Amino acid sequence: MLLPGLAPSAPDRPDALVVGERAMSTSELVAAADSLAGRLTGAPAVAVHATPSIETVVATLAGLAAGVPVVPLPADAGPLEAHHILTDSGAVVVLASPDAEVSWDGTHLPGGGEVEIAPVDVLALLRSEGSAPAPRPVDDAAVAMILYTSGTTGLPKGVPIRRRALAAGLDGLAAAWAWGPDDTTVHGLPLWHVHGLVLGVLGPLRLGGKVRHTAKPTPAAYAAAVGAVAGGGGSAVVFGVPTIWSRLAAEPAALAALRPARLLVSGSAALPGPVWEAVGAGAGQAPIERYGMTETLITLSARAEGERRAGWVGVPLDGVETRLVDDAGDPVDHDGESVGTLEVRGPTVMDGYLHRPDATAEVFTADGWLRTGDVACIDRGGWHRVVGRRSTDLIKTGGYRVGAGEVEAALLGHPAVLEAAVIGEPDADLGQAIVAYVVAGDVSPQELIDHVGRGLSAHKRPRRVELVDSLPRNAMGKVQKALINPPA
Ligand code: MLC
Ligand code: AMP
Repeated sequence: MLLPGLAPSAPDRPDALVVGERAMSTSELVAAADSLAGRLTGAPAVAVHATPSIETVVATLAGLAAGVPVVPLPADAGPLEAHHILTDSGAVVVLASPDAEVSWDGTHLPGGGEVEIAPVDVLALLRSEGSAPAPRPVDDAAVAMILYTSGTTGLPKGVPIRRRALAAGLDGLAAAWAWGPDDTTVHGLPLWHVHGLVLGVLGPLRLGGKVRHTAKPTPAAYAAAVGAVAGGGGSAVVFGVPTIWSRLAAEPAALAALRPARLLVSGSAALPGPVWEAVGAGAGQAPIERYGMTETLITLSARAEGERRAGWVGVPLDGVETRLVDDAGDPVDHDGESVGTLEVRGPTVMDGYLHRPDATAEVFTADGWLRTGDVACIDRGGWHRVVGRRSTDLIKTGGYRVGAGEVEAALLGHPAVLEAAVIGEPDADLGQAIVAYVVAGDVSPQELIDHVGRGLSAHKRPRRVELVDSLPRNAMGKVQKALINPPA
């Protein structure tokens, strides 16, 4: 069973889920989700317009109860991104909050398809409880969700995640963090990625714990949420991406309010050493780090009861194996210094991308290991340190993974743009900031930033657009990004 925390035998908690100001009990969550699930059974896939709301959680649980693959759609996705995800996944309905604002519609999708945008009315679902047939058990090999993630080029790829992979990943983390029914998981992360949705919502609901989502991930909201959990005698486990920890570190009063938390966890991007130090000093404990990716779920983590080391992401979770290889595919010494490409294998790793055998073949080795694309070292004790990515065309900004190629294609879709090169520039707040170098006719940088935001999503907008006369190219005509932004 994927979510034993929602089983009839599980305790009914009045505040199992809190998002912003709204709360639902365990029994309400189950009743609303089951009622909606009855209408989804048999659909090939169902998309969820993933705003930070109780509706997003109810819709996701309904898809899972119906055994229909859930496709979280970024809340701010523009038409280019939304249409691609809907068409590629084959979703026939988008479940959305009644007050949701979308910048696209479900009709006239490329290929002639149509999807219905269906409002999720939680109160009406609770009133109609029992009118739909009870969901039947779903095979643990079934696909639970399809998460979309960016590659270096092209549109995002769908990653189908089986129920048993989710279960294995969450149980691995439960063991690593002593994470369980007594914990309330606190965060304000987007609900369409592994971090916010899988770990931040399905994790606690699998383990019988509670979720408190802050709606916005501001330092003040984190401080208030931890205060509310601690004030009620609860144990808070707090999740953040490095940008959130860095913003907390800049607000000592908010950081100090995290002192009652049981555990602080950072992931999705590298946590800078000074931020780790500052959080440790201000919140009374340093965050533990864990590492993963959409294709593999979380594979490495420091242990709650063990050592915490700045810049190191710990050791494999139960059942996960890792190896380090050089460019020739030969093993790299685990001496804590030699770097290689990290490859992983285990029960949480995907089988392959949706409809993309070419990309799947590229990411797996002949002997079945997944090439993460991350460059790492491993020490004698098995601890891993992620030092960077092989490709500079995969940008991590605020913990979001953004493909340079996707942003370049969106820029080239503007009639004034002739050439575009997108890079991730080091940024103290975001880790990397998206910067575009563009050869264009008569257009302002701001218009190009807005153009990307309208087509894709807010976090894929360049923070800066530099209009240039030409881009440096090699003899083959390929843009030399290293020459645009020479390393300092
Ligand atoms: C942003 N803004 C811009 C802009 N970019 N305005 C103009 N031009 C641009 N290029 C606007 C925003 O819309 C916002 O406006 C305001 O500027 C502040 O933006 P920001 O500084 O980006 O802050 P914010 O939007 O709050 O984003 C920071 C963040 C966010 C950390 C909260 O990046 C975030 O939620 N990251 C989490 C990503 C994540 O969950 N990744 C997990 C992937 S799974 P306004 O008006 O709205 O204030 C994974 C696996 C694993 O990686 O290991 O976990
Ligand atoms: P995503 O597909 O959005 O899940 O992004 C996965 C990528 O995020 C990984 O390949 C890493 O590059 C990066 N990442 C995740 N966690 C960490 C971490 N703790 N430290 C460094 N990088 C990380």
